[in-house]
Amino acid sequence: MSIDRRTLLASAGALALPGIARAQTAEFTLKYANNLPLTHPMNVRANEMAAKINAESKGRIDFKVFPNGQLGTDTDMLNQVRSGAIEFFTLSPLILGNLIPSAQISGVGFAFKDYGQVWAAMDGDLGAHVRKEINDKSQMFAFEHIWDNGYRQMTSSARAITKPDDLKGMKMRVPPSPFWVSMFKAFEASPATINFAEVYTALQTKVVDGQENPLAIIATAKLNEVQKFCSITNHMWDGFWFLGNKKAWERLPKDLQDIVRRNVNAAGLAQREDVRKLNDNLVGELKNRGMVINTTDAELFRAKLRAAGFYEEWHKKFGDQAWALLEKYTGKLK
Ligand code: X2X
Repeated sequence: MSIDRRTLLASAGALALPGIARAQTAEFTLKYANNLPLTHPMNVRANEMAAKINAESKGRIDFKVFPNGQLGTDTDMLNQVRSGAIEFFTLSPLILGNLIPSAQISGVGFAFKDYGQVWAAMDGDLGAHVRKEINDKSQMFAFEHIWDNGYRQMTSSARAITKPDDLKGMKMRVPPSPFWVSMFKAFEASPATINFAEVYTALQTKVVDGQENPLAIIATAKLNEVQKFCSITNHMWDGFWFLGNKKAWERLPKDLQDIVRRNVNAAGLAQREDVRKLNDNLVGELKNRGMVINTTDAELFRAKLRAAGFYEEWHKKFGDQAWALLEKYTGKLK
């Protein structure tokens, strides 16, 4: 997978130089941060989007992108967008779960069988339910179209994960979220919550044996350098809500709000296609980088979660109404 010149230029464009001239005239400097590498479609599309917003606002907005955890860990940046220190942040619904537990419902293990179900749910009633929860219970709001992370796969340095028993006692890094901890406890692994910014080092120094992420993250964050085995489990679909600080948003005049909203949602839809293509085409590349990749039988892992009462536990926590909203798109899960 080559990082072409256009990607780097697009990444450099909106980040630095032209800003100087624009900063002198911009009425609004809007800071957007994320935790992903510069080469991930998240940042390629975000930089294109920033350039469009700045141009369409005729210099009234200076939209700045801070990728790759430049502004801190996920939990740091969540606090920054809540306080208004930054205006925008993209975050997995499950890490948001520390603040808004109901937001984690889209991460239910093996819920969405394919992207048809994912987008129907997240652009439909389930997404609307979670966006209302975010809006009603925090200083933030979420734009209409969630951005994609992808279906998550498991990697390890110790051994290939071919069946649930291979996870027994394995020290697995999970993002800082009660839901992820619960799922990997149900797999009888030993989950450790670590912010993404610290994952590469934690794997390299064997603080943990394994982790789980979509292939696009494994490749762009070069986790193949510190993990030998990759198991295609598709155990969870994950995305990124594009969060905004409400007070900062209310300060923006309506015409500028429209420019930002239209471009954020359009970039999100384009990013979904990029991420899907990347995730679908990286197995060969990761093998070339020396990873040993195996497929798995999802039913074995789903049965393990059932036997552990995982679905029962979270149905109770999310409540009947929300659970029914999920099953409206996925069919019965228990
Ligand atoms: O932390 C992770 O593993 C990542 C990058 O996938 C998320 O942001 C949830």
